[in-house]
Amino acid sequence: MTLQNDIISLLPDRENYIVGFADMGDLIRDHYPYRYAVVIGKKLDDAIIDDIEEGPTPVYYELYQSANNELDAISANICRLLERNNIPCLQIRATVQQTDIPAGFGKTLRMNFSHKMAATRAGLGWIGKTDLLVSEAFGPRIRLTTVLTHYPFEPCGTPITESRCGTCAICVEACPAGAPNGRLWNDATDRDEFFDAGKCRDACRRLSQERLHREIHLCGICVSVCPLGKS
Ligand code: B12
Repeated sequence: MTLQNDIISLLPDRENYIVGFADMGDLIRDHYPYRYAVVIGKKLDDAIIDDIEEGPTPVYYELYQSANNELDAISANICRLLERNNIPCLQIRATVQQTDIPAGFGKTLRMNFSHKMAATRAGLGWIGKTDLLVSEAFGPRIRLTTVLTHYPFEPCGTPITESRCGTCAICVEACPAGAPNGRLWNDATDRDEFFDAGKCRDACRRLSQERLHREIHLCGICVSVCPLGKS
């Protein structure tokens, strides 16, 4: 566990961050020559998330940027630690990198790597009705980054394979895009069976234009209304 402990010690604190170690098996083999993942989640500020009632606010945009920067610095530090130990690894940043965007992304809205998949395999949470990772620790109020590697970490949690949202439909009713259809996720359910990502993207774009005057895709209403993680 020493290397795992060294990785954990790179987190700024244990109150606002979660870390998981996942065995991805064959799940990412088509795109990455790695089997293991370290996934980090940073808790987002409650006051800022609570304030997202009608859509993204300027402070939410600032939080989005600062959380991405902090997470990217942490995953870069984890890579440096692994590389010092001669362990090959790959940083998957919190934000989309232009160079990583696969062909057809504009239509599919699917990257080659899903932070949320690494998180469910690490036992950190499940996928909610609006396709968010709902973490045990902070609900959906987190952003994620991941490091992929060959190093056979000992999994710290048991993979979570189905939703624990039950009959709650608060995010379904609050979604301004009408993107979710209310169906519960399990690990054999494709996103498109319960969530229309195109509708979500269009609403995120519109709300960001109207409220932030920026060409980005922020919303956050589903993150804000989830009763899990609300203090
Ligand atoms: C493309 C993208 C979008 C697109 C499409 C969203 C979508 N749901 O697919 C658009 C622009 C619409 C979008 C919007 C937003 N996004 Co976005 N987005 C991404 C991105 C870059 C890729 C997601 C992707 O490839 N999706 C494809 C589908 C198929 O995969 P998926 O979404 O991960 O979900 C499936 C898998 O996880 C799978 N799965 C999970 N576990 C397992 C286990 C097994 C064994 C199997 C087989 C499958 C499986 O189940 C899910 C359903 O099929 C990720 C970052 C990343 N690289 O992961 C961020 C990410 C998903 N976005 C995020 C956020 C916060 C948002 C927004 C709230 C914007 C904002 N900040 O205000 C909105 C709302 C999103 C929502 N409700 O889903 C966060 C989510 C954090 C969380 N708590 O879940 C991420 C992880 C970014 C981050 N670094 O934290 N986003």
